[in-house]
Amino acid sequence: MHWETAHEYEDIRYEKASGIAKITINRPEVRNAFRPKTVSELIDAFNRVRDDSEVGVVILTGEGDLAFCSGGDQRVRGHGGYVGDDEIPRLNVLDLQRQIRMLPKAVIAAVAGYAIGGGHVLHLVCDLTIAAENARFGQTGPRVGSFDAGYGTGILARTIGMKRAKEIWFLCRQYDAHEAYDMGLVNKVVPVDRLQEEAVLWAQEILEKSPMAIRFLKASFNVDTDGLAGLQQMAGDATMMFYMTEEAREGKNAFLEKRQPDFSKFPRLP
Ligand code: S0N
Repeated sequence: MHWETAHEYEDIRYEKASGIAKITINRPEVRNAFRPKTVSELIDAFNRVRDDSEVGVVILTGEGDLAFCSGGDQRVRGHGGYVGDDEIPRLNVLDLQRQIRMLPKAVIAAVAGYAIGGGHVLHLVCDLTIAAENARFGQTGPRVGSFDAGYGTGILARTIGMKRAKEIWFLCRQYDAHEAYDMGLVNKVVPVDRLQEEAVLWAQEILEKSPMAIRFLKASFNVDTDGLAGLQQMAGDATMMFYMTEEAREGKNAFLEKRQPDFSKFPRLP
């Protein structure tokens, strides 16, 4: 696979190849911890993915074999959030979590090394996770004075069950790739040197499928958890499809032609 840089960033890499976008958190010196700028760049890259009709699947990964992501950069954690160059504290990773879930394309996390804290939540909100043999998963919040009680707890409980989710948050243990697989936290475990290749294979299999079907299925998996926001996403998809029909076009054309619409020929199916 020949990856081409699709946009230049400081904290991440954004590459594309054959319908797949690869977004890499590139701060290996801090185990790919994110600062506000990292998250802003991730949000920008995911926006580009959304608007790019060539891209059908995203692989989210971390630079190097030691970490996928170690969560928020503790060196810049201030009062009320993580502080960037603008001196404003923020938790903008929450916006990123929602963006990944709302993206109408599949997102695969490729995890080597640590997926810890906010980094663990990031893999969790991805649709699928491929883990390297050396992957280690866990939450640290109650040990380092933080918690993510939104998707961090809710999606975890929905993914692996309430008891295991509480264990992970209350005890702050780490779990290896096979334990994660047994819990249903990851989809497959592969040797470290096969991780990226395996993620690409999964992406290619998804790319062979109907984009519209994948889009609706992804929305449907989130719709109850996300409440009205989830319904809005799915309803928006339905509207998009409706716009593509002759029936919807008749309404628009009638308005533009200043006449009454004639919907009589469109069937009321059972
Ligand atoms: C990842 C760990 C387990 C790796 O251990 P290892 O391999 O022994 O390496 P280290 O020597 O510990 O680390 C290497 C260098 O990397 C630095 N570093 C690692 N992680 C971070 C980090 N998160 N922030 C800043 N620096 C980090 C080390 O300091 C070391 O640097 P040098 O070489 O200079 O000494 C291990 O490193 C570890 O446990 N890391 C911390 C994990 C952690 O607690 N993460 C934060 C958890 N919290 C969040 O992620 C919050 C997320 C968030 O934004 C949020 C969202 C919603 C609601 C609330 C919050 C919230 O703020 O809580």
